Amino acid sequence: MTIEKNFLNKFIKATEFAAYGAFPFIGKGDKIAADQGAVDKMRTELNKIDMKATIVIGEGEMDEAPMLHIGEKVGTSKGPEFDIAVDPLEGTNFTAKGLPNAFSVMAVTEKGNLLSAPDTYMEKIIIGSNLPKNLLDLDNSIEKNINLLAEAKNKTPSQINACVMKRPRHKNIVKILEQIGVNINYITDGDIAGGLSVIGENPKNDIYLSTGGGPEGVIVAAALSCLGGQMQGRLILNKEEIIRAKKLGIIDFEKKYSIDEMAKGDVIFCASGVTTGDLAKGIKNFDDKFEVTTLALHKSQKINKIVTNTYNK
Ligand code: VTB
Repeated sequence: MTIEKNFLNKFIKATEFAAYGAFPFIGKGDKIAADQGAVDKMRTELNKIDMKATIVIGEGEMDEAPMLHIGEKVGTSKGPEFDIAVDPLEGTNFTAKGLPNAFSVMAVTEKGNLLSAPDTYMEKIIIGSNLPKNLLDLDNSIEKNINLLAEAKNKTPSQINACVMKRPRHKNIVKILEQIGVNINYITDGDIAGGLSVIGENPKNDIYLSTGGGPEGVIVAAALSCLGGQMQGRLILNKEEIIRAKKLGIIDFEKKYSIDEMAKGDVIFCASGVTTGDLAKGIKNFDDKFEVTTLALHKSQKINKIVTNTYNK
C-alpha cells in the first residue's frame, strides 16, 4: 500500500503555513511563542485534510494542548488512516536568535508504520548511501566505527568529516575523534539537518554521531528511508522514561532501531524553511505575500524536490 500522490501537496501546505506561523518571531528571543505560532498554523492545515490521522511523534505525550501532542487526532475523519510525526518548529533557539536552519517538519506514513517514541534522548549514528549494509553499530567503539567507515569509503580517518552536536555529554566522542584525527563539524542544535548532512553526492559530513531528541531521530529516519543512507538509533531512558516508553508500546528498552524499524512502508517528508538553512531557504516576506520553500520527499513516487510557493497574506 502507498500514500496517494495527491496528499503530498496537502502536507507541504501544512509545513509551509507552520513555517509562516513562526516567521514573525524570528530574532525576537521568545522560542515558546515561536513554537506556538508554528503549532497553531500546522494544526489548522492538518485539520483541513481528508484523512484520519494520529500524531505519533509530537510535542509532549499527554493532552498538553495547545501543543500537537502524541495521540492527538487530526484531519477531517474522512479518508485514509495515517500516522504523523511533527516538529512544527525544529530549531526554536535558531528562530528566537534569528539564526539559520530553523524549519517546520513533518513525516507521514500509513497507520502503524511509525515508531511512537517518547520525548527522550536517542543515541544516533547516521551515514550515507552506497555503503556495505549494517556497516556500523552503536555498540562498536567510536574508533572501530570510524575505521570501518574510512575503509568502506577508501579514506583515512583524517579524511573523515563527522558532525557532532555540541554538548558536554559528547565529551568522550569528541576526545576519541580528535585522537584519531577525524575532522569535526559541530552543530549547536538541530540534529535533523545534522543527520541529513551525510546525504547527497558530495556531502559535508561522512557521519553524524550524537545523542539528540528521540522524536527528531524518528523524523530523520523517515527522511532517510526516502533518501537512502543508514542509521542506528537507541533510546536513552531513565526509570521514569521507561514507564512512559511502555505506555507507547515499547518493550525492548535497549533496542537499536534501524531506519525501517522507525519508519516503514511509504513515507512523505516535508521540511519548510523558517530561516534559511541546509534543507530549505527561509520565508521571504513581501507586503501582501510571502514565499516559502520546502524540501519534499515521497518515497513510493520517488519524489525528492524543492518546492517554492507564494501565498497571499
Ligand atoms: C535535541 C535535538 C534537536 O534540540 O532535541 C536538542 O534533537 C535538545 O538537546 O534537533 P538538549 O536537551 O541537549 O539541549 C534540537 O537541537 C533542536 O530542537
